[in-house]
Amino acid sequence: MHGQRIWTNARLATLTLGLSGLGEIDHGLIACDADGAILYAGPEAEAPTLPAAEVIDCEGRWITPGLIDPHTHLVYAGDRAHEFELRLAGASYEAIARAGGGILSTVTATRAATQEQLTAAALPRLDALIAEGVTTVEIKSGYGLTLADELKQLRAARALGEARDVDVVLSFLGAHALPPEYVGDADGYIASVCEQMIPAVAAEGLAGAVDVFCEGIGFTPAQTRRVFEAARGHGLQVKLHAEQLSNQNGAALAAEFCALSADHLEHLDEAGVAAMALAGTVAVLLPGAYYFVRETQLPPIALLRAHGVPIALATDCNPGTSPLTSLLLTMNMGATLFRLTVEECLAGVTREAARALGRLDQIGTLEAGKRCDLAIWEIERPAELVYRMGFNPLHTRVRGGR
Ligand code: DI6
Ligand code: FE
Repeated sequence: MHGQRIWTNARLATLTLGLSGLGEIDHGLIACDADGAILYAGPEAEAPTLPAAEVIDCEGRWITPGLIDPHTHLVYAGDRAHEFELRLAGASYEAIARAGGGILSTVTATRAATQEQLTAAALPRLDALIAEGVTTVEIKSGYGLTLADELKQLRAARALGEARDVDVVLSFLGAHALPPEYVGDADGYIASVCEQMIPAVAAEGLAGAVDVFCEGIGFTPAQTRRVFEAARGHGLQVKLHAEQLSNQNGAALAAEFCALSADHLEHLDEAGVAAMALAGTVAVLLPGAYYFVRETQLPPIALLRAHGVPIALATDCNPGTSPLTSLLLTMNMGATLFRLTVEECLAGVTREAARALGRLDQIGTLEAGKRCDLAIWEIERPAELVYRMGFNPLHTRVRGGR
């Protein structure tokens, strides 16, 4: 194997599991092979001799793993700025949803758009993430709510990964809201999710995981269970929008199915935390949504820590509750609003985000054998990435060694 590229004179935050803190290395070196995998990441003094095609002097800059956003609804048409104004005038998110606005207004716009239009509309949002060093992004469907429109949305998301040098991880969220065609027949819609949509999504390899909005204004735990059973029957993993607005015991249900993650979790109780810990289900916290809907119930951070539940952070980028396209600001909110530490925030958008996507074996830390996805920063200390608001110190983004 030939070392193809070497980054020298760098300070590394490897995020390696088991190392203390961020796995910091003062005089670090990263070497990557011709296939874009990390050959070595560690102290310069201990690096093996590598025949390198190219040596890059980092001049003391910091290198972290490329950032990972493990929960977004990036692909949609239209916007909801008018609803924001209604909420400023006193309407609640739930009241707007119950009046036919909310998710359904985005569904109408998304159905009217072509696949190409959806990809084009999402590109500026994706580019904003990429500009901050994001190398992997999860994208959900859930604004089509018919077989054809859900497939269109997932294909539009997949096309984003071809339009840009970024890894797109797809999740099917057909059970996001009840479409107008099924009002009064939620079970009928769930049947179509389970019997038509999931088989079609699986057949086309359009998603690796299935998600559900388990909530008073979404779907019940019993309906969620049916969707999870269908997912399992087709070899797809599961994850859940759980305990966002109320406690439905969704996280425990997700854990029962060995879910990759349970997300939001403001109303999670200790039984749910314990179930997640046992199953290894990651808590994906979404401080942007917490902030934007002016939630006051904090996720149970102390319990998550006490039970050893891994914590990831994501933008939840969506037009209704989190029109956020910055993982750096997400980290700041995680620290400011949730009192997460700098280490937790940085691990939350790298190692733990990778775990939440079931990809910790491939990405999320700087370790030999993983893909060489790097973010190189013009900073003096890693805390700056969490501390600042609205400032982007990215120097270079590297994906697969390039
Ligand atoms: N929870 C959320 O915060 C988003 N979806 C969900 O299940 C909101 C989506 C939207 O309002 O468009
Ligand atoms: Fe979400």
